[in-house]
Amino acid sequence: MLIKTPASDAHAFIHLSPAVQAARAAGRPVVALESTIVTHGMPWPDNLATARAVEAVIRAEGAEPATIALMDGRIHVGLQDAELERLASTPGVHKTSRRDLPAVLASGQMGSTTVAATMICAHLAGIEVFVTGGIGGVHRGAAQSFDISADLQELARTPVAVVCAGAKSILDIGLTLEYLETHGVPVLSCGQDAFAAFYVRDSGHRADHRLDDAQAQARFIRTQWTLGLATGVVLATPVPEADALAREEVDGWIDAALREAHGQGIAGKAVTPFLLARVAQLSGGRSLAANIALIKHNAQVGARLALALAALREVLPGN
Ligand code: PSU
Ligand code: MN
Repeated sequence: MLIKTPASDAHAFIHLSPAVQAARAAGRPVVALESTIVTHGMPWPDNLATARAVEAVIRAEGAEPATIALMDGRIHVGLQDAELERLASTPGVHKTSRRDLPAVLASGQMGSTTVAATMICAHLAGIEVFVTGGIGGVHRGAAQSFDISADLQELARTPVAVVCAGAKSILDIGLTLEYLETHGVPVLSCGQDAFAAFYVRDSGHRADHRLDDAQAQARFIRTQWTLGLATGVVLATPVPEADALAREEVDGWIDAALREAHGQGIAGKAVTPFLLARVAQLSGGRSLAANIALIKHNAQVGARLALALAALREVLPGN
């Protein structure tokens, strides 16, 4: 195994689903999925339908999905369908990022994992690829609010490949990319030169490298980790054209949602869920349709990457 895992006692918290155990035994690669998008990113019942559809895309590609969530004091890696439904339908599930993990696990409450927490749990479970919708980042106005998602710090320290549709333009994407550069996190793009902006295909910024093919992506990522550069890697791919929204239109909804959030004194971990829900309302559901389309597409890209990475255990000079 090339991945170095943290202190072995942490593994006692990991609970693998029967399907994930079977995939492991059969040598089938596993793709991690986050659960905050289920509990805080989409409304019921679209959240459950989307979570199931995303899992089906990964299975159809020949990999095994593992939605990660916290239940009964354990880190569940892979949810059975009844568990997924419970997570999606229960109000008040804790949005769990790095610093919330001990509180939720020690109390035995139900928690959904953010990008940061999912990376931690995936790495503990030896999973190399994780699919999400969009990563957190530096919020607009961060110079005043200091609001920088813990996702970025996690990308700086945890070696998991994160497949996403870029970062939402509720964020300051330029500053988000600067932060990732400072921390040595490679930002790859699949399918275009531009860095994607979630509902919008082009953020107006470029990714570091464009790698369209899963083998090339795997070779890059395996080289990064073989070198001992134990950071995450961002692999961004744009929302499919048919469901993409126009930047100017999205920016209008976001500006309105941001003003409301400010006016209502919404802060901390509540900001991102508030903005997502408000943009969905203001767009008459079009942002939700884009969100569903993009995460399904990310799942396909992520499953192909996981298969390519599994086939490439090491990269050494000259081979
Ligand atoms: N992007 C989405 N939907 C989401 C999130 C991001 O399209 O639900 C979630 C992810 O779990 C991400 C989190 O890790 O929001 C970031 O929250 P914050 O900005 O509070 O760090
Ligand atoms: Mn924040």
